[in-house]
Amino acid sequence: MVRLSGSEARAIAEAMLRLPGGRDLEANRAVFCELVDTVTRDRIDEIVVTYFAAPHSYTTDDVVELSCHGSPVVLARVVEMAVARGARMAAPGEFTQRAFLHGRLDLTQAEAVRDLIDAESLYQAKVAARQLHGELSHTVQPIKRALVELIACLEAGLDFAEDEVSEMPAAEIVSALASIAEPLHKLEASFAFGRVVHAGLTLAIVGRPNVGKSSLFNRLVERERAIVTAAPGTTRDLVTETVTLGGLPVRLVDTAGMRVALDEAEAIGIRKSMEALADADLVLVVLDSSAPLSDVDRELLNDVRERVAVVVANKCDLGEASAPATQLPVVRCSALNGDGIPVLREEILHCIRGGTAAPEGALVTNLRQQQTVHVAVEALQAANISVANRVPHEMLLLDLYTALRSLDELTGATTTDDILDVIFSTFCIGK
Ligand SMILES: Nc1nc2c(ncn2[C@@H]2O[C@H](COP(=O)(O)OP(=O)(O)O)[C@@H](O)[C@H]2O)c(=O)[nH]1
Ligand SMILES: [Mg+2]
Repeated sequence: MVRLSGSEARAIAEAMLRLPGGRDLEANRAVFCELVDTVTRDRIDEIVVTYFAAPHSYTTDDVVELSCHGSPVVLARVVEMAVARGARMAAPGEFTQRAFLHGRLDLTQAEAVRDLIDAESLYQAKVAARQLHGELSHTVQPIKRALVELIACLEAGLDFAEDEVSEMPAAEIVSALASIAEPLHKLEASFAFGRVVHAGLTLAIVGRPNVGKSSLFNRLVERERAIVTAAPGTTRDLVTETVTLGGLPVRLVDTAGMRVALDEAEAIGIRKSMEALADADLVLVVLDSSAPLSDVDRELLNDVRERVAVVVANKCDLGEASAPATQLPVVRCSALNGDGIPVLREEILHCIRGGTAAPEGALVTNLRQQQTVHVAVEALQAANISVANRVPHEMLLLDLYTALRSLDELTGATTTDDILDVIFSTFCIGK
């Protein structure tokens, strides 16, 4: 699809269209028509054109969308002809940026458009769609209103100090501050889960060589992705694959077996395994349950005892020679015949949910949003201390204005151009 937005969009498009019956484009109507070369007048495609008249369009400008069959040469020619008539190429995210600048979307909604496009799981899409609908902004609105009311009361106390208006009592200010801060705390806390929804999780599969890490990895990604051999030390590079578990993207990392390396490549592989283990949100420690526990096994179990981890007693089809002594959940399975794999999946899901329960209501899903909420929370805390210390209300108001400004930044009511540039540059072109 080629999408044009702006006051000239319609004229530029019509020059390359042959509409049925020589008619004009009609707002909110899709028409089937011929696409003609503006120079040769040859027909080069048959397309569907949709025209959205300002202000009822995505950008609030006139928008024309040309849906072609998809030949890259035809699409390139359409763009070329449009540019020849005065159009210019859109910057990444520029359509959404215009929608934002014209007040059609706020900033959290614009970010939701990007998240929706980038969604790798339906659950991510659902969360983004909720934010696109304004869930986060709607949650912030009443908080902002309460803050503005408090500011107004304090300002009135200052302005009319000589008149009848009395200063707001400290207890009342404290209770107003608490009711404003409480939902903000909740929002800030939602980032623990929002971050995971947005960025997914990493799960590292670690263990001694030959315990069946790659076999297990293949089981979890449901295809033969990593090489499996009977020879120890086969996997040297990290092999990664993303799967969806509980609606969240989980990046599985198969690693080189932990042992004293036999050559340089293996040594590098083992170092990378250590890094993957350190970086992972979740760890699967794989043991060969048919063999006695080795020192490496014990060391690994000790290393991850404070982590979110699951111990996999693999090769259970060969009988059980070792039962690991650990506080971590242990799942017996066989990567060879598939026994216990569904239980393992459940256990991984349990870890994901346990560490990061989905909170009720709006989610803060990126660092920018989290930081604006955090600044507001801190400013409210400072205001609380000021009240306790009987600091003059002029000073107290400074903190409240800081909080208000930060909430305005969250929704983009006040945001500097450079921040906007950063946000919209993460979009793809045409969105
Ligand atoms: N009997 C049995 N053999 C397994 C099992 N899982 C893996 N293996 C075998 O153990 C060997 C090493 O497996 P691999 O996945 O490459 O182990 P890695 O070195 O930890 O990645 C291969 O011959 C596998 O077929 C299992 O559950 N039972
Ligand atoms: Mg391997």
